Formats: sequence, C-alpha cells, structure tokens
Amino acid sequence: MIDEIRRIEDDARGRVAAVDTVAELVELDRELLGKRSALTGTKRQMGALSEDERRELGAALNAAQESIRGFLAARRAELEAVEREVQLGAERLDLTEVRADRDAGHLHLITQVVEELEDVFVGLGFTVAEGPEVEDDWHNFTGLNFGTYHPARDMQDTFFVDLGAPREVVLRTHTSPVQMRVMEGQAPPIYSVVPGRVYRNEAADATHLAVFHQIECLVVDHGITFGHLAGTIDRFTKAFFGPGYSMRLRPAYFPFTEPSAEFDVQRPDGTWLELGGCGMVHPNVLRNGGIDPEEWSGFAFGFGLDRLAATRHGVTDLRELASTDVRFLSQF
Ligand code: FA5
Repeated sequence: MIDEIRRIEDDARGRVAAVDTVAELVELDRELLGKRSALTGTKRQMGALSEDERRELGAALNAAQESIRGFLAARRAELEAVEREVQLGAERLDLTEVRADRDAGHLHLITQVVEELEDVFVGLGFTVAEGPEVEDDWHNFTGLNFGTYHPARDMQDTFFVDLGAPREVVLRTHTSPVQMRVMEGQAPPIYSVVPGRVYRNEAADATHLAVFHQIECLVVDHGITFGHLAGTIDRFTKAFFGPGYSMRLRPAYFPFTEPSAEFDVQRPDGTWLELGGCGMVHPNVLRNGGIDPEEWSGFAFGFGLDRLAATRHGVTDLRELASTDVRFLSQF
C-alpha cells in the first residue's frame, strides 16, 4: 500500500504540472484531495491492518497529502503570476512614449516665468511662500486694513464662496493675504516672495483676465525704507526685462501700504503698462501680523505675472495665455 501511495503522489505531481489554468487546478485539487480521491480510498482500506501497519500507513498518507498540497500551491502561484502578467499586458497603456523630434510638451509660459522669478529672488536671499486660493475675509481684506465699509473693497471685484457667513469666504483677489500668513507664521526679519493664482470677477479683455497670477514680495526688517523698495523694483526690472525697458513709480492708494505707489514699465515702443502696486507696509498691517511697527518696518509689492510675461514676450492679448492652442503655446 505504501507503494500505491507513492504512485498516487508521483501521478499527482505530473498532473499538477500539466495543468494550464487556475480553474483547472481547482478541479484537480478536488479530485486529488477530495472525498473521492485515490488517497481517501486508500485510507478506507486501513481498517483491515494491524495497529503498527496503520501507524506507518497513516504517516505515509499524511506525507503524501502534504506533498500534493505543496504541488498544488506552487503551481497555483505560478499560474496566478502568469494570469496577472497577461491581464496587465492587455490593460497596458504606454504613457511614456516621447517623440523627441516633435510633440514634446514643456512648461507653460507663466510657469516658466514663475520659476525664473523664484530663482532671481532666491538668489537675493528670499524664501518662497504659498497660501490658499480660497481665503477668509480677514486675510484677504480686514487684516490688510480694508475697513468693513471702506470703498477700497470694491477696487477688487470679488468672487464670494458660498461657505460660512455671507461674504466671509472668498477666492483670493490678490496674493497680499499671504503677507498676513507669513507674518503670522514667523518673526522678522522676513524676506518672502509669493507667486500664485488670483481671481477677480472681471470681464476678460486684452489686459484683464478673471483668473490671473501675481507675485508678491514682502520684506520686514530693521530700518527698511522706501529707497530699498524703489531699488529692489529697479534692479528686478532691469534683470527681468533687460535693456530697452524703463520703469516709473506713480503715487497710488492701497489700504495696506502707506505711502503707496503703482509701478509701470515702459516698452521699447514707448508705451507704458501698469505692472503692479507697492508701498511701505502699513503699521496696522504689521500689528495685525503680530509685529511691532515701532521696531520694524517693511515694504511690499505685488505684480501681475501675466502682464509681466506678456510684455516681455510681445504677447498683445492676455487671453492668449489662457488658450490651449498649441500653435500659440509652442512658441515659448
Ligand atoms: C493689488 O492686487 C495689490 N495687492 C498689489 C500690492 C501688493 C500693492 C503689495 C501694494 C503692496 P492691483 O489690484 O493693482 O493691486 O493689482 C496688481 C497687478 O495685478 C496689476 O498692476 C496688474 O498687473 C495685475 N492685474 C490686476 N487685475 C488684473 C486682471 N484682471 N488681469 C490681469 N492682471 C491683473
């Protein structure tokens, strides 16, 4: 009978190896180890044997069962791996194909300009900060010294988010709220730049978009003056635009800076374009950010990145920057 068991085991090994699918293997499992299997049949004949013979045979039977289970499990693992490979192959999408000769994508002009400006400012010792695009009233307006009923709130047509109290949550209208967040998060000296997307409820035209980008700069340190502000903007304009461009500052009003100015750049054809606002950080804003205005002073500016990029690259209509036309995008 021991020989018979060995024969069953050998036979099982061959049959298991010959199976090609997991489904067939399940069938074979039942046939080899189930109630009607040859092994179970052998077990039934054990009653006629002596106790010693039964012990010997029992051990052989168990060993054979274990081996057959082992053959089945090993074959199952092999077949499952093959089936997985086949399935992955069938579902495969090749997203890696790069046609280096043409069709290769690249960063959008605005992203390129953001990265370039970050490099310039990081080189000057600034750190890059970020803030949320969905902002609360405090950071976007009130903390920046916009009085609740002050008409300056209407300088920026606001998209309100239907969340919380009425007019409490907004899509940020400028990157200036990140000034507040930076001041809340760290003590001076502060040298931060903040590029980001901003939103205003405006009709799009050649110089306006409803979703556009700004880069904000905030400096707070001992003894900062308007001279530092003007010098920084001048250096930046020359570095970014190169020869042929000049700049001017015009007196202006922003609730969060005092004095304030607007900053224009003159194109080589003599025309002027308003690029941004700037000024000395208002003492109320420093105080709201937890900074003592008796000890520290600072300047801030915020430029329109879309206008900056368009001006340098001779794009005459900002709406092109939001287009998906490859003929336009591939030029940069
Ligand atoms: C501001 O947004 C102030 N936060 C700037 C500032 C920062 C002042 C720090 C003082 C200190 P203003 O609304 O002027 O200011 O916008 C700044 C610049 O964003 C504009 O000069 C312009 O270049 C750009 N800009 C404004 N509106 C649009 C628009 N609809 N589309 C494209 N660019 C715009």
